[in-house]
Amino acid sequence: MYSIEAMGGLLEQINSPVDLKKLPVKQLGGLADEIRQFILDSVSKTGGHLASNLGAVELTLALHYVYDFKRDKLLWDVGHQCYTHKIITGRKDKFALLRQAGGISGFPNPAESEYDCFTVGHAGTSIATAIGIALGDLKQKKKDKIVALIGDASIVNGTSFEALNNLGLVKRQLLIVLNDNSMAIDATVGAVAKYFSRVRLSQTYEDLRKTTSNILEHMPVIGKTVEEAIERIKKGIRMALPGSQMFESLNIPYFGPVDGHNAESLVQLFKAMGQLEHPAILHVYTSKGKGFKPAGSRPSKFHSTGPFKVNGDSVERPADTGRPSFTSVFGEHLTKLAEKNDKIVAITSAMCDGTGLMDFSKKFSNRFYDVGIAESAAVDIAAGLARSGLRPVVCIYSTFLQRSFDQIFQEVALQNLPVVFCIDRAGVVGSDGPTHHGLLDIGYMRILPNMVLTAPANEVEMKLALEFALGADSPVVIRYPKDLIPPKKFVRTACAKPFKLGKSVFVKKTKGSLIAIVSYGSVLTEALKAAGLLDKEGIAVDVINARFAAPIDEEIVSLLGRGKGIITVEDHNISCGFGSAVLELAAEKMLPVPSCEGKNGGQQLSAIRVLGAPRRLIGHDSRETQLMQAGISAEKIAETARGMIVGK
Ligand SMILES: Cc1ncc(C[n+]2csc(CCOP(=O)(O)OP(=O)(O)O)c2C)c(N)n1
Repeated sequence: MYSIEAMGGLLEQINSPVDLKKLPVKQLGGLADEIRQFILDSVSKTGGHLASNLGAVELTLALHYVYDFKRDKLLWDVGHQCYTHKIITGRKDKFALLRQAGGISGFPNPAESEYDCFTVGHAGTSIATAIGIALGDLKQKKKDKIVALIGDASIVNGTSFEALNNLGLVKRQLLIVLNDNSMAIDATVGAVAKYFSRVRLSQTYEDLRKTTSNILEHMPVIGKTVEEAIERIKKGIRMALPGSQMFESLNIPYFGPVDGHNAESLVQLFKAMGQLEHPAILHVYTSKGKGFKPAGSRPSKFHSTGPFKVNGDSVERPADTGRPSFTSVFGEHLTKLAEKNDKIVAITSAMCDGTGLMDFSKKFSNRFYDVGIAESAAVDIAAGLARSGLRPVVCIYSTFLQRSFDQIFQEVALQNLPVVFCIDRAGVVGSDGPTHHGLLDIGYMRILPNMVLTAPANEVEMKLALEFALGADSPVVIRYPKDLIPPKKFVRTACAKPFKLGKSVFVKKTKGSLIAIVSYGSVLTEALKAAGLLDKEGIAVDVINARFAAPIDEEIVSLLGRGKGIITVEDHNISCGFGSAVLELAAEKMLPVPSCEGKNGGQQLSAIRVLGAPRRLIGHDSRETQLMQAGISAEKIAETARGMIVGK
């Protein structure tokens, strides 16, 4: 990597795209080097998306050099590669707090800057939203330029293809820049990835250079049609396997592939392509992790990273706590169970490492399917696997599984197929922020027929829940957070009992208690802490680990009939989650509350309080702070209990 001192101090002069445009184009390469160093310095301190950002520097600079994205529109796909964009649009000084409280988000966010068009975080949205803007602008006779920047893994997403299928609606300029680094988080998979890789192998560096000059030579195409320009371009370049085939079969003018690290030629290309009065694709090759050896050689380890120390060409990461994550416990146990049961197969959507399936994928390569960023297809493939008699385990983050709601309903729940949904990153997720929180899955799962919902509270329960799910004859959801398993002092022997459908476990029974804290999932830890706080104040409470959100254990609501108050706790949106399910069951079974006069020394509570995340955005921060902010904490539980007693 470069040394910032040895550089020209160009970045210091850039506080807006207006400053950028003042630089001679020849200096963009030098500025790109400085920005890479800046990104590396920042991300090594704060953590963040590194490899994709190091690869997209020249592309971003050239786009801003040519267009004016205050007026023109730049649509990011996923948006994790937008750091250069943020740096040059007035947010350079905010990188010390990247993805942290009070700092900037790691994704585009219109609340931060007028240069950000949409809040994004999920893949496959850029082309469709660009089409919408283009159609709107056309109607309003706006002349702004529209650019969608999308990666080679995201363009194969179903939403992207549906959008490409509709690109013909657009009768004006709309440029799609395909940023091809032949990687998703891990290596890209699937037929389109193979096609892109064959095209890549057929191209020498000299071919890329020639293609660039050829495109420039035949553009702009004033007075000529795009088709004519493309024909002339094609004649001038050697294309052993034309990259254009796939897109041209959809009638989308295709240009490239070109070198995505040559800022000067990119500037010329963007100028020329901005003049096309027709949608077009520019295929650009970049290297993920460019300029930083550890990220370049192991891009998946630096896709999203925590803080680290750079030691020349290697890195030092902070020592771990010794406690495994829910994800790793899941991955290990699934692999173990799969050794004994050859019907177990695992499916993921471009998140092999993130969902803890790396070992499984190596050990059982013929029972592992990474289907790329295709969550809906993943679920339907799982439905097919289940129908054929296997035991599919679908491993997808809560936020991305939202994409598959219809498939979960129609092909799984309606057919009552035994698909296991292992929903990782359920709950608040920390620094990725609102686009990535998994706060809706209980809601969208518990309304489905046949669906069983469980949430393990700790390591033992993670294993037991998996064993239960793999033995069930219905679809089962297991949700768990982006977190380490709780320390041993919060693990109770009651949690070692095997899972029984719809049965909760008492983890703390206290004589004379007026309140039961009923927790769902890993928040049992907070429930136990709250019980400890209340104990000290002489307020006796029970603690119940619900284990299931569907079906709900009727025992829980029957407590109301015994004059007890209930506080439910979950790491999920309050309006449609576990607590809501308890309220619904209470309304059905217990209202009006049966008389319980005389119990608990004449006191009677028979009330329910529901604790969970509010229906508002929870900004990027540490997961711990987000839980506090959302009121999913021991303090909030204790405060609620006190209020119930006093309110009596
Ligand atoms: C719908 C959805 N599924 C999964 C993800 C997780 N994810 C974030 S970035 C990424 C890889 C994107 O690859 P690509 O589009 O090629 O961009 P690159 O990182 O290579 O620049 C994935 C799978 C997501 N953001 N959205």
